[in-house]
Amino acid sequence: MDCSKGDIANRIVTVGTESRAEKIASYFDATPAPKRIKSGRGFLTITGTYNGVAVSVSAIGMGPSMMDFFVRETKAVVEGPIVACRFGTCGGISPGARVGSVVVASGGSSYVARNPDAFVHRYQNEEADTGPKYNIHKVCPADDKLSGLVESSLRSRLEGKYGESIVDSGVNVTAESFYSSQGRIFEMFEDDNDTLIDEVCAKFKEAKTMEMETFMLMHLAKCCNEPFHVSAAAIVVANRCNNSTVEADTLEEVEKLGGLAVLEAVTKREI
Ligand code: R1P
Ligand code: URA
Repeated sequence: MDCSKGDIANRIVTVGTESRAEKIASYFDATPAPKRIKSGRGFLTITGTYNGVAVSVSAIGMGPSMMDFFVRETKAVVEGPIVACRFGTCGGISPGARVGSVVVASGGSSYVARNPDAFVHRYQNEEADTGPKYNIHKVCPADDKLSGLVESSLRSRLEGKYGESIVDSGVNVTAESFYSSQGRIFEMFEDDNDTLIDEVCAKFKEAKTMEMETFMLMHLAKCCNEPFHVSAAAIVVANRCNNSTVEADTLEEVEKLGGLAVLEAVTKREI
């Protein structure tokens, strides 16, 4: 992340894209002037204040490895407790997770990872592992206080304009990849993933969203030896049950207003 001590606040909103980070940072106070650090490995960290409270927004790119860099390199330069919320996009994996809505991972996050040994027959002269093709891991919980603040802040910013169904909460499922571990079918590859989403939903009745970072944030926060309070919310950009996708202008508006709501929540969580 190319950050040193003093470059990252102990309250952080983490996002995937630089454009989402810039939208959120546009709400920062004009003074002190926000500081921007762009790393050669795709991280952008903007630090300033919101209503006088020190806060950062970090764009980290995609996937669990980038979240691992974010969590560990942030902790390396931030002293004391940390409050962090991811504000991402996701696929909806329950019929009710409608596109354009924002789902808070109040119920925590599971993790799905491909089991390469189940495909070993493709490159070794041996039988494939007969175990599951994909390992579906136990749910890691979110911080209840932060999840509650994120949900109420999203409701007050978005419900007036879009109605009550714009905000929901549930269990998130983080996949280690966008394609096979999210049940996307590619004829040109052996993936054996056509029942994966059904298996995930059968295991976790409250599973509503699927993306690529939240579990790693929650899991590493729980494994940190100092207080690290985290939660996540994600805009549903595609519903995997009915193949609907969000309109570009809705996404733009929900990113802006939802981003403001998450920023407010992160700056309000007691620390
Ligand atoms: C995939 O398109 C990416 O979008 C989601 C996934 O978690 C993954 O990173 O989140 P972001 O929009 O925050 O990147
Ligand atoms: N991000 C993901 O990881 N999956 C989706 O389906 C949409 C966004």
